[in-house]
Amino acid sequence: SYHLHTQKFGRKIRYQEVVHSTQILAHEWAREGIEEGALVVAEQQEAGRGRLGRKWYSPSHTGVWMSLILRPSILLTDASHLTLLASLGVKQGIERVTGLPIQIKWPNDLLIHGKKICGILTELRGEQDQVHYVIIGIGINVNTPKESWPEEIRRIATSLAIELGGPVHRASLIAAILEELEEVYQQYMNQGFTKIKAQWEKSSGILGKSIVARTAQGTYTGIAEQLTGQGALLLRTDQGLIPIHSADILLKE
Ligand code: BT5
Repeated sequence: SYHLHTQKFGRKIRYQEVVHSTQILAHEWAREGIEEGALVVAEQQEAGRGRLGRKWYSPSHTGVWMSLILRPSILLTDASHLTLLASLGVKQGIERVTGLPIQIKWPNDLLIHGKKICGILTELRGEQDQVHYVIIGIGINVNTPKESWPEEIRRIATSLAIELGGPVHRASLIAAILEELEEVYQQYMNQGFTKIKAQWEKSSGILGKSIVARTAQGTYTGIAEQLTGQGALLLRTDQGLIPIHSADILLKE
């Protein structure tokens, strides 16, 4: 048995067997005015999505595919804070339940031994310069067997069960993640980004490393130095320090 010790997160849940994407339902629910902390969970997604229209594999009953609705009163220019705090909270929740060491890859990936265990998708609606609502989409390969992925995903992905050699109770995992998420979120709303930034920098595992950042503006190679106050990644390159606001990151070594 398990218990959920949160005030708001996951207190309202919409659970569905099969969906296109939990993001779509969460957007609908948010537009209808549902309160902060409401959660959409599905056993299977037929059109799970990543960033930039990419596909997210979400086979039936093997993962945690969920979307959390937030209503922070922050500026649109600070919205990337939410992806970073979400990755921190999800990391802490997974570590608490499994004991596995999770590495955060900026901006939205969680890795175990270099392989992707979780992806986070932040989508938002704004009004003028203010955030109206945010949907945090969280996809975690929990009990997913290797065989359920095509070859190209097998090479880059792993699941908690593969790493542990046994299954993980998904409801307990969701409860732990919601608790950790609510705590970092409250910390962020009360005290701002500075503490989250420091925690993130301490635990990310990307800082100090040689990386390649593929952005819409071009490809940059350098050493990941730190986060900026807006959550961008500061890269030390031959041409000096460059802030990366959105990119796909490749760890060198
Ligand atoms: C992400 O995008 O990593 C964000 C994934 C968010 C998924 C959640 S599930 C609940 C909610 N509902 C949704 O529809 N989405 C959210 P991105 O960084 O663009 O990474 C996508 C890439 O990861 C793909 O192009 C594949 O290469 C790889 N990939 C796809 N499925 C994967 C999986 N299950 N595990 C690991 N890697 C995967």
